[in-house]
Amino acid sequence: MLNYVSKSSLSKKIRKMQKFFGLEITGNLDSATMEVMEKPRCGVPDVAEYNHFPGTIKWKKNKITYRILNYTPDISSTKVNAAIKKAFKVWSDVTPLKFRRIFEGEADIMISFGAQEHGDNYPFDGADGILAHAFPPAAGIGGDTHFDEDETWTMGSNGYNLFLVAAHEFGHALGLAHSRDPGALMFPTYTFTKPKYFRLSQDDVNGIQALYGGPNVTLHLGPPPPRTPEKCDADLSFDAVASLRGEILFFNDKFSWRRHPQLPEAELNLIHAFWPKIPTNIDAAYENVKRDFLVVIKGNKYWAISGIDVMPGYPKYIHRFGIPKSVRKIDAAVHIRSTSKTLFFAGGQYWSYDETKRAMDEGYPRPIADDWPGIPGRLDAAFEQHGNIHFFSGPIYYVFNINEQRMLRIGRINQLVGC
Ligand code: TQI
Ligand code: ZN
Ligand code: ZN
Repeated sequence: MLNYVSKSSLSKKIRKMQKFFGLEITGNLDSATMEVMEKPRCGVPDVAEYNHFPGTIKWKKNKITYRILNYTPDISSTKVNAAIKKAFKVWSDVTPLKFRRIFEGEADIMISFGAQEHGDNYPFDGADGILAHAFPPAAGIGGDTHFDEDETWTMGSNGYNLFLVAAHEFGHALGLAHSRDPGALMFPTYTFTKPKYFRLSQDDVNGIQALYGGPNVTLHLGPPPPRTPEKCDADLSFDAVASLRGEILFFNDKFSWRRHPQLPEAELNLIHAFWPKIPTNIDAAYENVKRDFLVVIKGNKYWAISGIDVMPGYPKYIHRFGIPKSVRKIDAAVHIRSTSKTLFFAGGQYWSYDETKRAMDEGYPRPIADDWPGIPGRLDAAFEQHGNIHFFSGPIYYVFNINEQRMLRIGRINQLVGC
């Protein structure tokens, strides 16, 4: 899990990058590693994040049968049937594939629950670890999908959600391998999403359509599948930015990028993969350095996070900072280390909160334009590093030196996440 204090975090990231680029995994910045780091990647068309099993393994037909051989005692059989049906629908909605349930004989996809060794020489491992597995398309055991009975299967957020895991496994049973896109169903990390709000990502759709094509008839044109933000998108903007234990966090929708200052590229994650209890689409965030927690603000509420946990008693209302109740939303917040002040920006005004006295400073709000010349009135985000405040507005950032009270430079935010 998350460990921001880890001394070896840089070395771990270097290792990760070396693995990713197929270099020798040393954890040190050797010359080969420096070389890939210096390679320009911006402007190069993005390679797909999804993967197929090697050599286009797919069903050579569009009508696929499935059979449910047994059930878990964790949830009713009616609910299991419904979860399985819904998980197939995820894929049939975006392909010409049709899934039909049969009740006897051999189906293409035989579905069962089993624990430990369950007849295929790929034993399960007790609670957690491996949750389920599916064999790639082929005759016989191909397509078959097994769920580890030692997991607690649910229809909700406790244990493992059967629908979500089944939808992921059926991706494998149809020929998809894992994706590198953290927004994808085929990304190899379980993150709970309410099944009601579940959507395949554009990357999943591209992956499955590369194998089977699109649906024969599009019945209703709903909203397009959600796309994961790309670091080189010229229109990239951030909802909020904060420093956190030497790293910088950039929030965008349901994602956050984490960047270590010494690494060329930021790492993209789902916010809920780290912090399941905070909202997405946040408005502002800042690091309280002395008390070592992160504050995220959305609407008129804020959450304090220590490590991976939301601290007890949160969310609280932002008017506790002394911000008037008429302010329903903050544009940006920045904590200034040297003065222990947090600045809150909303509309064209800003407030200064003293984190030591835990009170709003006198004389606020003040117009942004009076004290921060050159900064746009409509801010998205801000953070402080080495005495400079980085302000964000749309795809542009502005670096303002606090002591000299002047603008140092302006840049495109893509650079900050390593485009
Ligand atoms: N089971 C693995 C999986 O389905 C089995 C596996 C590991 C695998 N590597 C593979 C299958 C490569 C095909 C290709 O991913 S699991 C998740 C997720 C698992 C994991 O139990 O680890 C889900 C099962 F994505 F959340 F990590 C379901 Cl949803
Ligand atoms: Zn099995
Ligand atoms: Zn998988």
